[in-house]
Amino acid sequence: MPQNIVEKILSAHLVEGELVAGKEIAIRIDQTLTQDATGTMADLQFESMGVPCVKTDLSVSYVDHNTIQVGFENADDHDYLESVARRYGEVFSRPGNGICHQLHLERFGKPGATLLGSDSHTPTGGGIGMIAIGAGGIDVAVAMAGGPFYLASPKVTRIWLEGRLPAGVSAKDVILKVLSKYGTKGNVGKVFEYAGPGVATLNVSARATITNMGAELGVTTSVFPSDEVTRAFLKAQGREPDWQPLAADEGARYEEEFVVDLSSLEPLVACPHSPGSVAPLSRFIGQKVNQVLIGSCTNSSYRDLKTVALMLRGRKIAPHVEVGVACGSRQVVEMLSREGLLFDLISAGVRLLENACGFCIGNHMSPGTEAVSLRTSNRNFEGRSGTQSAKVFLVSPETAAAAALTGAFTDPRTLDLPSQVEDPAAFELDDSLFLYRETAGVGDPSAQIVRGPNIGEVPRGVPLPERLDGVAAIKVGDKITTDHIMPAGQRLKYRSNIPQYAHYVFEHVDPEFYGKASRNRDAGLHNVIVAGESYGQGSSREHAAMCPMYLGVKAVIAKGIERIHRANLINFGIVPFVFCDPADYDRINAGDRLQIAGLRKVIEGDGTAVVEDLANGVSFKVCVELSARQRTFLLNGGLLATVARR
Ligand code: MIC
Ligand code: SF4
Repeated sequence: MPQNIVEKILSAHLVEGELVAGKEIAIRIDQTLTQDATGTMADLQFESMGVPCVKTDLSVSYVDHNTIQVGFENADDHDYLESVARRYGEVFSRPGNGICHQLHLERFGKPGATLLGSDSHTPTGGGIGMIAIGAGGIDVAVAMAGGPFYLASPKVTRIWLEGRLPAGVSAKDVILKVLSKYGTKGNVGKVFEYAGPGVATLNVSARATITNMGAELGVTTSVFPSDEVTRAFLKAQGREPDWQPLAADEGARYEEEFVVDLSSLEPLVACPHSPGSVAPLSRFIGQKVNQVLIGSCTNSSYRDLKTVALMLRGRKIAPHVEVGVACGSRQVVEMLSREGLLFDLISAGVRLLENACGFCIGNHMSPGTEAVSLRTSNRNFEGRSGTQSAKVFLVSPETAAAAALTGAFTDPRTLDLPSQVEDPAAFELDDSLFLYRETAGVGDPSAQIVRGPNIGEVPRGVPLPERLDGVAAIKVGDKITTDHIMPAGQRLKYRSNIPQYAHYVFEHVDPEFYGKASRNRDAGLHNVIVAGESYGQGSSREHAAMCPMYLGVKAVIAKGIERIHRANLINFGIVPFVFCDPADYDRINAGDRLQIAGLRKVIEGDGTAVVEDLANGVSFKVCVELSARQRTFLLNGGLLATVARR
């Protein structure tokens, strides 16, 4: 049978199940990555599994999110992560090295391998032909301990690329085009596989921009073939032996196909407040821009930032616009600096930002009230920038640089554009900020784990109650993101301290949530979250399940729940119900008393339950589809509680 790329990699890693779309399979994980904002909990969970050292081919612990270090918390986290890496055989990427996805692509990713990361943009690795998947920290901890990763065998969509991008149009516009077709919901369980003659015209950083932002579609991952372009990139990274060719067989089958003619693309923007609200840039030309930020794991490669520097060379940024640039890695900073390109940026008036996540997660550079901010990052959810009223647009580096020069939405094709930036034959190689490479996979049993006061504990779930007797503690609408559920930015430093972080659950949606939920919990009532379509979009942060669990949330009832968040809910013992009839959503009000008799029996059985709404005397059906493994987790109170029992 001819196979597509996804089938090739999955079948080579299959340890359980069959590749039948929708059915649960388990795959072997070759590499893992964690980052500091999710990594402390992942490492705490890994520690609790009692395994002497990591059992993957490679596990890298990156520090890139929490680098602001206001107060002791971030530094405590870094010290803890470093000591765990040393003890258990992870490679540790020190702060200052760069953003996990850019670094992993540069230094470790391998075509044909599997990568599991505790960050939703892990699919960046698909740019060099990996099956790279984002997951909750505990799933990554299990993989580090040698366990397989469970997922629904995906449906594969082929994105057929034709032609060649015109000057001034780049990879960001390609993925925005795909987002304009598929949107940010309804793509659960799919993988997007890129193919066609246009692939060869895109370099690795362009491919990685596209697979990175596949996360915004809600797909499981995205993947490109591995070809001569991939080989040249790995060679320039001093890693040619890691290369292997990878392409779909002639006649391979796909569930659906979308054709993108690269030659006919124009610059696009994602409008506030969703990466799926895509519109042509032409609609906004001339409108004033207050801020331009270039960087994030989507667009911070050597190619992207050199293009920006060349566009700004010899010019000045517009007087009223604030412009910041954050490189994706130290390699990119070094390359730009050796080529004098940092001079071009600085001389134009750009603020050089740390090569870390920084602005992308609302850690700093929040715009002013109602400001218009153009960013090359991947998410523009309301309030994520740190300013609730700001209007954030997602754009390509070229469109961002054009706005930096004019202070307004400007079509980069109307400016003098540099010629296409090619990757160098050899990148600057300096791995000195990667520690413990020599003990990778072995560790150092004598290393002491450093636990400062910010290092808390992972909350343990309790077995599922016989019946649900609860309150609809909150009712939210469609497309509620994990940034709504568990804000980052200023609150990010509490990632390792669940009792404290739990204070901010739904902080900007309902500031009373914490008070109400904890009062219900203390009165012996369960909390229930009622939601619309696509609940839990965005990040992989398991805190969006862990903190609600801590507040006594036992169930979510939604019209639809996104993949990573659904898995996180189950891992933390919260039942992810969906309405059998979505119209029933309208019959519940926040504050209603809700009951499900025989909740455990429902989970042991077919997953269909009747919810009694005591406030208005109505009842309605909800359901949850579960594998045997997921049923066990829910009944025991989550994955960790299950491991503890064993
Ligand atoms: C994000 O971009 O939202 C993050 C911050 O990288 C998250 C991870 C986290 O919340 O720590 C993600 O994408 O998974
Ligand atoms: Fe970091 Fe932003 Fe990428 Fe998340 S999306 S990993 S916060 S750069």
